[in-house]
Amino acid sequence: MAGYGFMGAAHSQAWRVANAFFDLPRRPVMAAVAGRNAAAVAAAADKWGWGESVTDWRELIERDDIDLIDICTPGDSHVDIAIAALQAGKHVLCEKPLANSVAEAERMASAARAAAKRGVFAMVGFSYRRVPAIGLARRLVEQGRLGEIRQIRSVYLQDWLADAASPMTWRLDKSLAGSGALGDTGAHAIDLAQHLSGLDITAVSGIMRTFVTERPKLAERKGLTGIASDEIGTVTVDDAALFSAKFGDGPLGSFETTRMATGRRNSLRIELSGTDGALAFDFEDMNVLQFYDATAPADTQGFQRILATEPTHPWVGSWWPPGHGLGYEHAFTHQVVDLLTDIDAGRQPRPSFDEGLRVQRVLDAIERSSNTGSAWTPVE
Ligand code: SOE
Repeated sequence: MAGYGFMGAAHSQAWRVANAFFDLPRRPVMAAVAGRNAAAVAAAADKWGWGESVTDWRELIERDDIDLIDICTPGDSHVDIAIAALQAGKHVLCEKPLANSVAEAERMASAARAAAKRGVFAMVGFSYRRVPAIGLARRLVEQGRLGEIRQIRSVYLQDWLADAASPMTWRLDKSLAGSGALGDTGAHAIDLAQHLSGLDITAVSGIMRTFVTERPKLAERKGLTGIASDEIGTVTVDDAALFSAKFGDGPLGSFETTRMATGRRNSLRIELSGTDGALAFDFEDMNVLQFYDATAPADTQGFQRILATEPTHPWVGSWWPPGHGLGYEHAFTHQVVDLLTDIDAGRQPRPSFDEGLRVQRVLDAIERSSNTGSAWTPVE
């Protein structure tokens, strides 16, 4: 694994636990973790159970005993690590968004296509796809229970930057993160909308805003919140982004993503409205899927609150009895379970780098639209 911040912790937990709860065709061995700060990465390795730590990700690529590289670093290094790993014959799991630009994402997707021909696979970590309620939602859409989907609406709301005194982090630096709320959380909403509907966004009209343009620099890097110093840093990414979307001649979409939604900690909501039914999900109540069956008798119609904790629901059978809910980290475990299962079967894991590239093109079109007075902009 490269990187050991918030996502490093989530992925380490997944690699550790997957063996214990799922019957895997291949058993992951947590060989080594890479990070630039020797003491900090050694402490992370010790805490999470990695065999050793190194200070340069290139050391991981050179080793014969490493078959897969898990990329949990900020977006600016994804392209170099992923391409080097794939060319060295190592499978790759890469955090989202795939890259910091369409050009980088194109290079990564092209390397992934070439590697797949050799049985070496790449996957991008849109983890929310693997929340059981979302897996169930996808199944209901595939079964045609929504009929023709007419509208998709999604908001991804966080509030960790609502306080203007919250310090700078790499996530507020365009050269490291690519964009702000748009690529960080908006990318999840875009991926989920495309994944659940099975349709691609083809044009967007967007607006982006940075409400707080200067913030105190961190005295010490400690993840999302830390100790502020007297030095001031400039925010070079968006705090919020809103956009409308067309899915070809199909549904219309409306989206909002923000780090300024006071009181909303991590509310990823998505709703699909179809001719025969509708679905609604909110990550703040992540074990629940709301389903409305428009074909049911009129006198009993209404949104059903489905507790997605039955053994028949995706991934749930390997965990607890019905009603014993799952949490944020389980989606990461399901991600590595599916990745290893697909690698073993010689099958392309989803979402592929091509799907990551598709999201990157949507992000890019929103940014271009926002820079041109919200003009409708095709997704290239
Ligand atoms: C921060 O906004 C963040 O950690 C995202 O980067 C993750 O993708 C999301 O799952 C939670 O919020």
